[in-house]
Amino acid sequence: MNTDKKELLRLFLDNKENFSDIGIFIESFKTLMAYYKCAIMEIETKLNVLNEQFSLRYDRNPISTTKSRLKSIESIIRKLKRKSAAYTLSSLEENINDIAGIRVVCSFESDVYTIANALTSQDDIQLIKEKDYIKNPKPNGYRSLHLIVSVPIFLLHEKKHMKVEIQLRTIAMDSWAALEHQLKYKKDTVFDDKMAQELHLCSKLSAELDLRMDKLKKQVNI
Ligand code: 0O2
Repeated sequence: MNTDKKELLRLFLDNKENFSDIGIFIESFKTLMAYYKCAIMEIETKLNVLNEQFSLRYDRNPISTTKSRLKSIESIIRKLKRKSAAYTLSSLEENINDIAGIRVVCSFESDVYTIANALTSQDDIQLIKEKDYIKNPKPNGYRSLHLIVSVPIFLLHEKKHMKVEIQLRTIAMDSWAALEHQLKYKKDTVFDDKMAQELHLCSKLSAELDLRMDKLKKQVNI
């Protein structure tokens, strides 16, 4: 049995008071994941529309790339455990904000805030939580703007509000995060204080780069 199937079985065993057999449980889980996928599509469409309108008006695209993912079952279970939350589907919806995740890489730091403001001021979007790791970077130097929003999805006979985590960052922030992830990915890697300081310095340099690039952007008035 592969890891995902094992994890699903664990979730089922903890849900057994609500689901009479694993078949019904798997169907419910799949349906929930499909709803999260629809929520990702809704947000992606909104981002594409904003990018298009921006391009028509200012002749450039503020969004460089977007990437989306559904959280893996393994990662969902790990988070439920970390939060000491119940292993049920409703607990999963309630306690895990990033089952649906979209990463938006913007050209300039000011674009990050322009896109975030344009998105969260739309009347069908509800901003649930904001973590600004650009203004307040994490101790290791990680920078990004994280938004948890609720977006409606329109199904055959009902409307459901789904949570989506949107991570907005610049190209410089994204390359730092990608490289930091690679450096720390392997469990047996030794990462000492000196290396951590160096990584932090790289983050400061990337913040300086973003600042300078934004200044140039203002000078050329784009
Ligand atoms: P994955 O693989 O993306 O699923 P919450 O409980 O929701 O309030 P949470 O999610 O624990 O808070 O923490 P946070 O800081 O809001 O966001 C976590 C996500 O941000 C991570 O996803 C990463 O994608 C990214 N992130 C946060 N800190 C760092 C960092 O130091 N380095 C890098 N490279 N990325 C970071 P997950 O949960 O790890 O997993």
